[in-house]
Amino acid sequence: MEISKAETAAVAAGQPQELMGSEVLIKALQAEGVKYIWGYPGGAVLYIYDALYKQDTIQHVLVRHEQAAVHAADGYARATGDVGVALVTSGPGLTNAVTGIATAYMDSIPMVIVAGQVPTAAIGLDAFQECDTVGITRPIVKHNFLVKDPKDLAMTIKKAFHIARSGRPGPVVVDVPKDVSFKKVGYHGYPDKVEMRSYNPVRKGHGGQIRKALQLLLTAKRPYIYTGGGVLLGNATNELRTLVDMLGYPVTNTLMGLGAYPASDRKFLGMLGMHGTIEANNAMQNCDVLLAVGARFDDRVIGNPKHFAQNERKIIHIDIDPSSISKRVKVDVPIVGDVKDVLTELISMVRESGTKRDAGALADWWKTIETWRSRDCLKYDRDNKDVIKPQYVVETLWNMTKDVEAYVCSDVGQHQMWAAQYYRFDEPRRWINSGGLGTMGVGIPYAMGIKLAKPEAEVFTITGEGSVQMCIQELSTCLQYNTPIKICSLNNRYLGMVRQWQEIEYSGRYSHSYMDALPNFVKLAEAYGHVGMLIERPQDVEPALREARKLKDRTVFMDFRTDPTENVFPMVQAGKGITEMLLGSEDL
Ligand SMILES: Cc1cc2nc3c(=O)[nH]c(=O)nc-3n(C[C@H](O)[C@H](O)[C@H](O)COP(=O)(O)OP(=O)(O)OC[C@H]3O[C@@H](n4cnc5c(N)ncnc54)[C@H](O)[C@@H]3O)c2cc1C
Ligand SMILES: Cc1ncc(C[n+]2csc(CCOP(=O)(O)OP(=O)(O)O)c2C)c(N)n1
Ligand SMILES: [Mg+2]
Repeated sequence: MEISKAETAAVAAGQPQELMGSEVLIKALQAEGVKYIWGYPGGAVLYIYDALYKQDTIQHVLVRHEQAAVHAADGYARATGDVGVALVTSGPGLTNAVTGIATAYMDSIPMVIVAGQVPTAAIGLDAFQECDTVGITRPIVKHNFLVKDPKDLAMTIKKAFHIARSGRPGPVVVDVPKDVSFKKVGYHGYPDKVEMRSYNPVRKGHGGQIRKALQLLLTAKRPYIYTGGGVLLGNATNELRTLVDMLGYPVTNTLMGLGAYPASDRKFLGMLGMHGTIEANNAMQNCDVLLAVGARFDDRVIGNPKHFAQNERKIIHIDIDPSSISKRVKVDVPIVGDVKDVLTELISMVRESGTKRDAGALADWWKTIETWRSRDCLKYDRDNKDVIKPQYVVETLWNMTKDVEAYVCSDVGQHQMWAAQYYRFDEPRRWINSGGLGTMGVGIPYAMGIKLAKPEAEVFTITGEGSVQMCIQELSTCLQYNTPIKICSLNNRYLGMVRQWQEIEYSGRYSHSYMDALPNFVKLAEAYGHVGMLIERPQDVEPALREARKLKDRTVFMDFRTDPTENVFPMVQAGKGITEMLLGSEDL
């Protein structure tokens, strides 16, 4: 059901085609270049599924739970930068998708979620499988639509994609009642323009503000560049690298920004925040000019705001969303605009500027930073021969895959932090995780979504035995659609991140954080048609990873039995300032 030349000609000649709403919807998705839809059928979307059946350009992936449909489409969007698309039925289909939608919303991921709805005449009558989709999703979407007339379908899809991918990206829900997908309508072709008077995101930054930023940056004595997910979302890694290289200033990334600047470069101080490095956090606290780029001063990054405000520094903040600026900290030079545009302008101003930087002050600043760095805060018991240290698994994986095209996803918990700390990302969009909502269960669906987009790449998920059970059913989808992924489960038999907080903040009262009666993951993987491996000794870690990687066409579940008592350090406790870090168990 591709748009043929004849059709285009007919439409150009002003002759509309008589199509069902569902067919218009699919044509609109095709016109948007959609290649994959992750979804799950049900009564309200059967006409849409029927239209999918009659075409062969979009591949539909039948997941096992709607939450995973949204996560997989979200993973695809994070890895490619394209809009991820999911399709769910009304009522429970939509409510199952809610966690996925909220996850994408918190991390500003471009997505379109099409949901079926009961027929328009039945809305509000407690019809079978009815729920107020627009109401339920309103606080967790960038925008949502209820389509009441099939005539509006094509333009609604056009708007949905435009809103999802422009400005600060985000998920858009399109609620389609069954009669709207069934009724016939004259199709005039997919609109080539979209106009929304009330929605015009600013791309170009204000020249005067950028000049002010330039002056501050060039006269700084202790400058620092703090970058986040916005650099990846705005595809501005090259511009960031150019600017940092020109200035020679230290740089850090948030959890969401890892890969925006190469971790292997000396100017990179590591991730900052609650589990950031000493050098990254101390530089944040002690700099005199801070350039924040596509980062939103999250509470996990600045710690106690009063402590953060104790030191004076000038803050320049580049963000496409004006509501992100001065939300949590006062900013001196706000620049609303797209990170790529603004950085490009800043780079050319730096090139043209005659202002000399204070070389002496900069050298002193770097010396101070190197003293912090020399404390090597990520050191751990590398040579332990008795028990597998979780950090060792991640570090070994990084050593083995740093030169290949590898994507690393994670779930949520301690393993996520170890992945962020010990896998050193040099490239953008290679690290895929849920930061804002912190959703356990994303690991397998994310990997599945990425593997479809990047079939030649190696795709790993670093997970925990708690998180992985939240979407474990998707192992079945991996088999059906031949998306061979490698699952590295750091199995500590605990909801480790919860256990860590209970140890440190709740005097060791381990309330319901121990997982008893875990399944035999090897047999479970085998039952789903995959390969399972149990790894219990440190010396088996590397051979297991090597063997798993050799099994290119198979999904492999590696159950690493790791040290159950290991904690993530450094750690900034709740209410503390970012330089008040615990560095190891000796600080407890
Ligand atoms: C267990 C756990 C522990 C965590 N610990 C840490 C930690 O130690 N350190 C840490 O950093 N995070 C941590 N997080 C993640 C944290 O909760 C936040 O998700 C994260 O800090 C936000 O990253 P960000 O500021 O880069 O914002 P993002 O959520 O990535 O937001 C991006 C910003 O960029 C803007 N933007 C988007 N597109 C553009 C564009 N084209 N141009 C300009 N601006 C744009 C957006 O408007 C937004 O303000 C943790 C999460 C979990 C689950
Ligand atoms: C859906 C969901 N429920 C609860 C939490 C709270 N939570 C955060 S980390 C964590 C423990 C995760 O355990 P596991 O997956 O085994 O990882 P570990 O911390 O042990 O590495 C929990 C329960 C969450 N983030 N998401
Ligand atoms: Mg665990």
